Amino acid sequence: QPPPTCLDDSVTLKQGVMNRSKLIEGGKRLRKNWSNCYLAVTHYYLLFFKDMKSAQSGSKPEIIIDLTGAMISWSPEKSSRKNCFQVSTVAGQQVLLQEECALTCKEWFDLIKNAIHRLPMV
Ligand code: I3S
Repeated sequence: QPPPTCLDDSVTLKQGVMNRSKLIEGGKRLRKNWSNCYLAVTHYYLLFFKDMKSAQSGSKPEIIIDLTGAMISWSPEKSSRKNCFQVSTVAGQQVLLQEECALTCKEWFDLIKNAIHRLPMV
């Protein structure tokens, strides 16, 4: 399944605003830097857009996370912020996601976890 080039509502399981910090990219550990982003979850990918407007106007995602073989875990030790979880990919990307509302955050977590678990193991 090739990564989507833009937001496609017909394959999107959930979309909305989340706080994100990239931890590792291209094998390099990054300085932690939280930013607000617009996240869309599909069966295969997480797509990160700058904001809702850019997502809905057909812009390319800023970051694409391949869920095949990915790992997800709550990671309270990785931040002083509450409700943080981490997604790590086979390719070695690592992102932290966070949302103030515990219930909303758990909805995202469960949805992404279930998407990962439906995909083949690698
Ligand atoms: O894990 P850390 O180092 O406590 O993360 C905090 C810092 O990265 C900080 O930036 P600088 O120290 O590079 O200026 C960020 O602004 C904070 O948001 C990071 O901590 P939290 O606990 O918010 O994830």
